[in-house]
Amino acid sequence: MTESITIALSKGRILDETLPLLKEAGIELVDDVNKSRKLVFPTTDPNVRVLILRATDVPTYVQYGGADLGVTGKDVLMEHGGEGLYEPLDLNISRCRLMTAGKKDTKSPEGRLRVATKFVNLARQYYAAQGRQADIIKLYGAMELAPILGLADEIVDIVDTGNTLKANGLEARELIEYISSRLVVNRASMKMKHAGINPIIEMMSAAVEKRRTLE
Ligand code: PRT
Ligand code: MG
Repeated sequence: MTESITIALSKGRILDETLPLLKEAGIELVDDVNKSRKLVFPTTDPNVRVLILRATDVPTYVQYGGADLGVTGKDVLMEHGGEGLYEPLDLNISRCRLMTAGKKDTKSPEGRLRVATKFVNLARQYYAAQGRQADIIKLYGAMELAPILGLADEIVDIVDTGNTLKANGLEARELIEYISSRLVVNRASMKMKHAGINPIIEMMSAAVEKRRTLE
């Protein structure tokens, strides 16, 4: 008996880089995701379906078994905490850095800091590990505004080229973590659906390796 497998993908920039990797693992979406309002997609493998979710919901779906496998950024995984998940594969896509940033040519103040971010858990852990007192302010977007408007001394955010920081009069301070997207697997599924899941992990891993050698 072949069991059906559900894969949760993050919409947005990660999706564009995930679909070619899945294709190399023999899994192709039947519809064009960008032209469809569907949330559940059949694939060329009759035993595999794909969910397209907000990146931040992917670890939650996989944790509770709503999906067996998922693809999401390491930043999102760290913020979630990773309970109930295996992380067998670094897909080496959507690479960026998680950093602290503040106003250009301004030092991080001594003593208690105010930090604006959407990564509240991650930020709390980071400043605690540095032995710094920090009040964390949760924002859902446009973090770059916070230091300029005096809402916060620093932000914790994703940096790629640094252009967004620069355009807003900010500069990066400390590197917290190098980020890339990861394949995650529900712990129970890993045991129960081993026969279906293992070949997917292996084929995706081969696709990632092939790209590494071409880099
Ligand atoms: O809308 P939402 O809050 O979900 O996020 P989003 O629209 O910023 O990004 P989305 O959903 O398409 O993808 C988010 C995931 O992609 C993250 O969790 C990371 O793992 C990964 N990723 C890779 C990035 C970037 N690169 C990136 N550059 N996510 C966000 N950015 C944003 C960043 O937030 C900042 O606004 O791009 C800006 C910085 O880019 P530079 O090049 O100007 O430095
Ligand atoms: Mg987005």
